[in-house]
Amino acid sequence: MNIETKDVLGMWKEYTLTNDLGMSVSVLDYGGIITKIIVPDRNGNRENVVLGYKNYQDYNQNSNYFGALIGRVGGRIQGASFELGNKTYNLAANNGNNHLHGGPEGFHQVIWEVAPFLTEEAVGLSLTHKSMDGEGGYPGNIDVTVTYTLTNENELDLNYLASSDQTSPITLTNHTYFNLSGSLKNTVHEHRVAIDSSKFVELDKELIPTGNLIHVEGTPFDFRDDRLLGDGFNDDTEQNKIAGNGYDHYFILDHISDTQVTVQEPASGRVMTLKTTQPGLVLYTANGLAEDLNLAGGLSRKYLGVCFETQASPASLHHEGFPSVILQAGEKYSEQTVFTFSSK
Ligand code: G6D
Repeated sequence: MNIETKDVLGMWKEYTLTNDLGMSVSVLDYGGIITKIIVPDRNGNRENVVLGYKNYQDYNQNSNYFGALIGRVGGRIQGASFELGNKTYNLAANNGNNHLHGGPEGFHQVIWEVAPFLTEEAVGLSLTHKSMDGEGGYPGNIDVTVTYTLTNENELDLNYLASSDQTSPITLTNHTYFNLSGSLKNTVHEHRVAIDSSKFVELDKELIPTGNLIHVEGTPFDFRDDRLLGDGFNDDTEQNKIAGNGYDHYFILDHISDTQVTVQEPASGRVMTLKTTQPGLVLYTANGLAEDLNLAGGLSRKYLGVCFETQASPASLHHEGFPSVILQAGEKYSEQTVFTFSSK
């Protein structure tokens, strides 16, 4: 178990956590960005399984949010505004008419205070940030602590804590793009994915929830038994086409299984499981990824990674019946998502 720290461009620090099994996770203080996750395949070949820039300075304009912590509110807030109490809050419209991923002052581009830690069973980083009242247009002074922990069971545990002195919307997530083929050898077409969910949120052409929930039965969104991600890339189902021929949808988790997502990449034998306390997640298959970004491992292309953005739903600010993003003043926001890696 160890932690290496290195200076990046004289602006940031990168921390690399390594466990006793040869898994390592590298994180920037800037945006809490996960730049690399190195895990072995079935033959013990240790390779990077996430998307990240080859050159650190490219993270300055991280419009794909590679690896980044997302907040105050992950996802899209319709019309870049919400009502709370008897007040309307207007946010930056940084994605068409809507507010995406906390806007220009979002947590993806904050330099977090980092406190590394090392115990017998784990190695990790505690990232803290104070978001001031009015920052990004949101009410309340919010203290946030996100803890990244790597264990000797090859678990990467993301633990999110926050508190606010005013009632305010918050739903935090991490925007890592996974690709279990290793070193970006293949797209994620052949990743087999199972998601413990029977309903997903219908989107309009602006990728804004319509307020309807759609049952997955008989659709390319039925991941209750595992299925190839690629099934949804060429399907003429309206919702896949709206997302740019893929997935960019919030799934309501049934929490029937003790594991909410399982991902398998047959060629390498790598397996990733996801367990979360969150009520749902956005499945995003990099449908909008540009074709020419210089990534560690090669040039970017469509479908090169898959995100599982565990979170509540900002649709709850405009529709009844969606997992709420409201944190009451003085209450504790506490959520956890654990990614576990193995091979077979
Ligand atoms: C696109 O719609 C998608 C988002 O879900 C994603 O987070 C972003 O690209 C990186 O806007």
